[in-house]
Amino acid sequence: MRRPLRVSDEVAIALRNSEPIVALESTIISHGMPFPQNVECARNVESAVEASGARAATIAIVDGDLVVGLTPDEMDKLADTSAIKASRRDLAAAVASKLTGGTTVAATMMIAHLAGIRIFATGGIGGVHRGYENTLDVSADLEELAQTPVAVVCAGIKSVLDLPRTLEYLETKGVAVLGFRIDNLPAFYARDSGLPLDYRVETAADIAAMLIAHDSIGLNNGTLIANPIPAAHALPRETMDRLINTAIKEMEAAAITGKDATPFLLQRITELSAGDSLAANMALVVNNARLAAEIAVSYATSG
Ligand code: PSU
Ligand code: MN
Repeated sequence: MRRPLRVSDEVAIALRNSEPIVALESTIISHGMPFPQNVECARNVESAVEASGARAATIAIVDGDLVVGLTPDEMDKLADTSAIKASRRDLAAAVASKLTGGTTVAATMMIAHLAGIRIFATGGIGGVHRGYENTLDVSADLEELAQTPVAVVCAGIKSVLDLPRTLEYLETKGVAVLGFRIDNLPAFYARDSGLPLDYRVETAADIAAMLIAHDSIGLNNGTLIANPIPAAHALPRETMDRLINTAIKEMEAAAITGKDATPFLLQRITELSAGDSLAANMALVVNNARLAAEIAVSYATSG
């Protein structure tokens, strides 16, 4: 049976030669940012990876194919409003119906692993939602980190989520969270959530060494690398928390749930912050892409 996986020539060559590669997600394009900043950001992120010596592999579903390494035209196609948001549970339906969609962190991890890519950069991951005790809303991203050996570089977890419960969930699932030059979990727009992490790492080489140790033990789960937003782009925690609370109240009033929750909140936060959150988001994704590329370079040369 043919696997509906389509790897670009550039990525295929890099895979064959065991060269450094960084996977990138695409729900950030289809549902995380408005047009045209979404496409601009996706291009900047790829450039940042390539400038740091790794091959960029943006992953999405295009006409029912699981694509690893999007062309510029395919990237534009994802910015179209008809693109779906595809997490693990949506993949079979998307392939069967030949849909086009952005892949979440969960689906991107899965497809990266199918293709043989070990390192992945994004902005923020999904997690345990606030009010979890009533809704049971836990992102499939956490479950994927529990079962797929891909390292995810992110800027922490946005305070739209329940950060302490998200950390507890990761601990239960055996996912190590490494703080890059930071003692506490970063909070996406802000550098510090105040929640302590167990592991602080100082260099990309130290992170690569941990991934190689992970492989040598035969662990099958993911690793989360938390890279704080650059100080120049960080936004005040209190202001952002206020905005986020407003957005969550609006979401509850409009009875928005399930897969629509995260895109709604991201869009409202961009509007409520008059674009400040979008600029911060773009800066932190590029910063994560750079670190992921450095890790990939180190991993490829020491593996
Ligand atoms: N966080 C962001 N921007 C995003 C997302 C999360 O700051 O675009 C996207 C990611 O693709 C993530 C998904 O995997 O939202 C999580 O959605 P859900 O909570 O429905 O699992
Ligand atoms: Mn959810």
